Amino acid sequence: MAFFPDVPKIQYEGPDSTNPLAYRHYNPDELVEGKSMKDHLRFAVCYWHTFRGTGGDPFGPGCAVRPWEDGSDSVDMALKRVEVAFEFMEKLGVPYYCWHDRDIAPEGANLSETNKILDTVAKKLKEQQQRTGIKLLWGTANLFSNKRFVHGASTSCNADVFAYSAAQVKKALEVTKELGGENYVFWGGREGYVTLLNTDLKRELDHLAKFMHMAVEYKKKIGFTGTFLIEPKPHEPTAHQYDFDCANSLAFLRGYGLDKEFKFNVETNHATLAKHTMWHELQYASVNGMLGSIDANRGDLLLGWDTDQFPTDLYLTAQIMYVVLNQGGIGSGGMNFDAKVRRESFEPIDLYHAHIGGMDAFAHGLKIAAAMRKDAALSGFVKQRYASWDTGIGADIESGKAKFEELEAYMLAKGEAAPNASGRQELLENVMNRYLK
Ligand code: XLS
Ligand code: NI
Ligand code: NI
Repeated sequence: MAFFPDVPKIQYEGPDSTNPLAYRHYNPDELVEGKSMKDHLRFAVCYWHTFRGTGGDPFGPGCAVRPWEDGSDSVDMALKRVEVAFEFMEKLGVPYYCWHDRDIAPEGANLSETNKILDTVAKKLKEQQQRTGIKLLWGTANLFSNKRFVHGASTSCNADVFAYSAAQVKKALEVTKELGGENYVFWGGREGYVTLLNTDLKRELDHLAKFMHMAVEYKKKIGFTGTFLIEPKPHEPTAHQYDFDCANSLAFLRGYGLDKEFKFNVETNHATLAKHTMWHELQYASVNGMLGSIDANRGDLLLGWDTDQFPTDLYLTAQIMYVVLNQGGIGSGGMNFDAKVRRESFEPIDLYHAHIGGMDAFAHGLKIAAAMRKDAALSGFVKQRYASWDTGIGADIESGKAKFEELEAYMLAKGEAAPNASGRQELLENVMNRYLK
């Protein structure tokens, strides 16, 4: 059955096309730096926004028109939705998708029923994966929607909730493995707190670390070879999310001896909520060998919450792909559109426009980043800016040869530091703009 009868398979038509249902830049087999666009970008559709989003906001219920939905959260509906999802993704030509356990399958009356339902839906997902060749980029567990998680999951004050969360992640990991998932994501959900009046912060952090150690142990036990990813976010739903940003999360992982077992899934809107640019977050993760995957979206500069909009800004996508190319690729990760259409964009076709736009913005950004790298347009300047470290006193400091005494002697003899050069920010902004075409 066709759920999107008016939508053909989306094809690449080139930059001059005005067809809204065609790619102007995403040409999957086109080579950039010797690798196909498909392999550079590894696009994924997210199940939660795209197939479970209704467009609701705090002021009104969803008004999305989804003709295939029957208004229920039944198992039958979950199974039908799998067909919708795979038709959508096939027409789009994306290689991957991502889910939370509760996006794909509803809860039953108790945990064992819930697990059975998940297995039933997973079986159908597997069939569709085999039919289409679409793969699972990552799975995750929803440990934040049900009211049992009101005080958090592994950081709950209620030990039973920790146990429930462990059981749920165990199962989600097994299903992710069964479906060939290439990564497994931990986004904090309600792991954080709202007030210290009622919170034992040290105990909660210890519990969070204990939970992660258990997950790592179980991963090894079942032979799941995918990458574990932590997705930092500074606020929302709690005022103080424990995985605030990449730097904070890395400190947590190192402090508890977990840093070798995880990488980061960095989301644009989470970076901006932390008052960072996405470029900063990516660069920080990348130089520490921790950039594992990307939740490709954007926020609204005028709004202070996670609006999860589709990325369309070439300045942003070029910067993202610049970091990714500079580190030699995104590895087992990908570009997951953790993004939703606006409430006002309530027709099914809007889902296509949104993904086509996001994919094109990234493909375009990839080409821009590759062109900048080819000319060493920025990196050449940066290299030259730090030239004083390549020889002489700079090299002696970096190698550890020069200590405070030698540096004092050097400066006493010299009397004054060498003059500084301009940072040339405006020039470099102009250079970058030259490539944005
Ligand atoms: C929420 C997060 C979430 C994760 C998956 O803000 O972005 O959607 O990506 O749990
Ligand atoms: Ni988010
Ligand atoms: Ni996300």
